[in-house]
Amino acid sequence: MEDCLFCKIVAGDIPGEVVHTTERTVAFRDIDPKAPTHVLVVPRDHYANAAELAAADPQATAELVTTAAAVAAAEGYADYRIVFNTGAEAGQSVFHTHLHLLAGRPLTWPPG
Ligand code: DGP
Repeated sequence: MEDCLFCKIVAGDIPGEVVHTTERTVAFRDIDPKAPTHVLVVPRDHYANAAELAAADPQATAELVTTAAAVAAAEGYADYRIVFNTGAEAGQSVFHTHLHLLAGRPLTWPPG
């Protein structure tokens, strides 16, 4: 999709620190990390949020989660948090589906 930041990172048009790729996903480090490991896992195809992706492509949705688990394991973490911010009031600022993987420090609940 034109003018989508994460589509451009997936395409390699904008640099991203990519840590893992699969057939349907790309994982890269968040530019403003909130934990020692803060990786975004995105589908290669453009959908606005997790629910839209899940309705259209359940396999890609599952692959976001398995990719996050693989990245956490590769970075040495058994415990981690995955988050899908959905909608501006929930903190979503980039409207291309992305899973936040956070690990490497104690994570409190509830989040802010
Ligand atoms: P969200 O607020 O849930 O939509 O998360 C968007 C995340 O994207 C946020 O944590 C910061 C990150 N981000 C924004 N711009 C860039 C960028 O150009 N590169 C990378 N790697 N991450 C970005």
